[in-house]
Amino acid sequence: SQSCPDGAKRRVCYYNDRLIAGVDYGEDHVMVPRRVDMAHALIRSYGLLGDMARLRTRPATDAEISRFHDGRYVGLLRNLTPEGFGAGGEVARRARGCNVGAVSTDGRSVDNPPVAGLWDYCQRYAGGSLAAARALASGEADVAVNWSGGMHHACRDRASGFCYVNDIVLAIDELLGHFRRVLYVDIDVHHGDGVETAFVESNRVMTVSFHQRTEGFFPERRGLLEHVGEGDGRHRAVNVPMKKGMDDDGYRRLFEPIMSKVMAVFQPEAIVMQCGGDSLSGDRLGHQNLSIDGHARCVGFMRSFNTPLLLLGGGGYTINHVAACWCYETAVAIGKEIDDNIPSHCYDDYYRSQGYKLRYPVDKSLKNDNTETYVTRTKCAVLRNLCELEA
Ligand code: V1P
Ligand code: CA
Ligand code: ZN
Repeated sequence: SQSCPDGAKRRVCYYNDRLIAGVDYGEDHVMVPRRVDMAHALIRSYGLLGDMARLRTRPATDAEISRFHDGRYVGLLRNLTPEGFGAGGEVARRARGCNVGAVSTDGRSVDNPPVAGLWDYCQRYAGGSLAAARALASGEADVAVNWSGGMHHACRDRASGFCYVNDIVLAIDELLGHFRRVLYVDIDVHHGDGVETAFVESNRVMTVSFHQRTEGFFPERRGLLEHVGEGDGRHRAVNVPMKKGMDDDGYRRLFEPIMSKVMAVFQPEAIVMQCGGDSLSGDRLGHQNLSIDGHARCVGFMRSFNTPLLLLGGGGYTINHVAACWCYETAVAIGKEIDDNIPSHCYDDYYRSQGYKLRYPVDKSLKNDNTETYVTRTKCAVLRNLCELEA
């Protein structure tokens, strides 16, 4: 890899599994696993594969997944097929009890459908995150990447927000076997509730989520400023709620001072970053207005601390935007500048609307509800909470 702006090189390892691209949440669903294959095709066409070691690994085992998830829930996911679910009866009833196939309150969308090949899918994305964690733990890599991971809503015994198995919790648990303190940073537009809950009482894991917190936005009632962790984990859960229309400038004015303070007070030995692309401008679910540069600047900022770094995917529902973003962030991880013109490759057509450029323009007409006063007050409130850890 090339030299980085901070003068240091990074050894990057990268996970990709083509079979994940074929997973189908359903025609009307917003989660499109093909976006990971689109990112991979861009990464390949930019020649970035030559700058990284490939992680070739096996799917996560039932035992590995059961380190966090409930045995009965694992049993249900393992045996669930669309046919078995469709036949109704006991299987469908149990699945709905775990929030799989349950019709949401709007009566139309099913957030967590019983997709074909569900268990294989979960094992593959979780296997990638575990292998990435192991590559950091062994010292083989400085940065490890799995864009198919980052499923931050999954709970111990139920699915939530398109997430069935929480690969992030599994990866953090793996890192805790080798590092004293692990920091989790989540820039997906949604609150990282599954990860926060799993470690809410831990003094060895700090979770930080930046997210949209507006009336009715998923997941409701989570991620408020005053949610700071419990028991031994008090002040080790950090929440940065934002209103609609957040732009690069406001995001940076929150992200950099908060993360600098987090690094100073918590002094993690490893960092896990969920890079959900639904905080980008023009997302189908999120209402923020970040450019690819603004999003990737957060990745570059965390990388600059020179602490073992695990990069994961997450949300991202305008698939050309998210694929471009994750390709760009792979280049940031390596420390290589890449051209804005997208090389000709198999998914070319998807980038026509952005003029075949990696960077697309943000929405200049979108109102930013995050006033300067709001940003300053939020930043100060978070920094005040973090000061409690200094004593
Ligand atoms: O708001 C909900 C339902 C209503 N409540 C009872 C739950 N679901 C959201 C879920 C968003 C999940 C985001 C996942 C991630 O953080 C990580 C991968 O990005 C939801 C929304 C929405 N507008 O918030 N589901 C859907 N839209 C949906 C749309 C089409 C088809 C299926 C689901
Ligand atoms: Ca978040
Ligand atoms: Zn999201």
